Amino acid sequence: MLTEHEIYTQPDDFERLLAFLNDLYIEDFARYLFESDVVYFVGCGSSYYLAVSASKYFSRVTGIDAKPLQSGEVTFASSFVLGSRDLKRSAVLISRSGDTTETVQALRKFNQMGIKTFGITLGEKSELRRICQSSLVLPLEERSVVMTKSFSCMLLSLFYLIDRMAKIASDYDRLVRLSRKFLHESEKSIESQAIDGAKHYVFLGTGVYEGIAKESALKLQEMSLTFAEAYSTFEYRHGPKSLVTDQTLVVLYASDQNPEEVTLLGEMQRLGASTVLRTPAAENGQDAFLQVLFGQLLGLIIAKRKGLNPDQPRNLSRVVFLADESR
Ligand code: F1P
Repeated sequence: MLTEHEIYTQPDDFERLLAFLNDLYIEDFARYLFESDVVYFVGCGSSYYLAVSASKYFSRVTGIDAKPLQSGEVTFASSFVLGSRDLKRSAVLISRSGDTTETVQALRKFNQMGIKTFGITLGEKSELRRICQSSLVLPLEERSVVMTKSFSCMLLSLFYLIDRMAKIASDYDRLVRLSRKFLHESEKSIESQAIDGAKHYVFLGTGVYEGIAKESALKLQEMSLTFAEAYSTFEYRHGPKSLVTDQTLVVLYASDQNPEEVTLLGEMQRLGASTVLRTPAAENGQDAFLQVLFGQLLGLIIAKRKGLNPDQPRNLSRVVFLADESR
């Protein structure tokens, strides 16, 4: 199965990717991002959730304001406004294919507005690569419809670039070395706790982990047609928890030692939910690219239990092209 293979071979991809990134001449890489007053991180679907995590990490490391934006909002929302023209604004466009209509249209809009753009993609010959101010094309191929290694690898690459440009220490070598063990520990945890038997899944995360929670829920929806939701952790108390029953599984991607997160999980247990606490493998969010593997595996295992083939997800296409490109 193609998707399964691409999920399980991510540790090999991470090793190759890190070697590629270590060899990159980064010193003046998209310096304009680091000289901006505000940076927009833009994408669709999984690539938007990647934008959520990357924007939170960028702000945390640089102190510069960063906002995640859905390409569709930029492209189609007539009421869409960006920050004031007086601000130095730049944008990071994220797209596995580099040809998603809404993301390409958003890119064109930014270019017309004089907003400097940086693109990250796997699409060597994509529109994104062609019209972004500068771009990074990852030496990776992903053939599955749903995004798995493209998500983890583009996220790792963005975090790596942000650290290098901000000259902060990072331990991606250790995290990549950990990835095989992490993958198999996650698989064992899913199999042993029989957590694929719930009827309702909720993923929670704050900061960089909010995007991981959202991507995890999307993996279950796309791969296994499962009712799955995702929220910023502390939002869950404010209404959505009304859906908790003894058929609910709450997965919390914990950030650094935050006792309030564990308290919330206890509250959900008292409401009848089963819970899984995913502890961080790094104290500064740098492990986000690893944490998403749990959500990918859970989607895969549930799909297999349901006799579904994640290589042919219902209603989905690998790239969303919209007719009438002149939009
Ligand atoms: C984004 C995307 C994916 C989705 C599906 C269709 O594509 O919407 O998020 O899971 O694969 O494409 P891209 O802009 O990253 O190529």
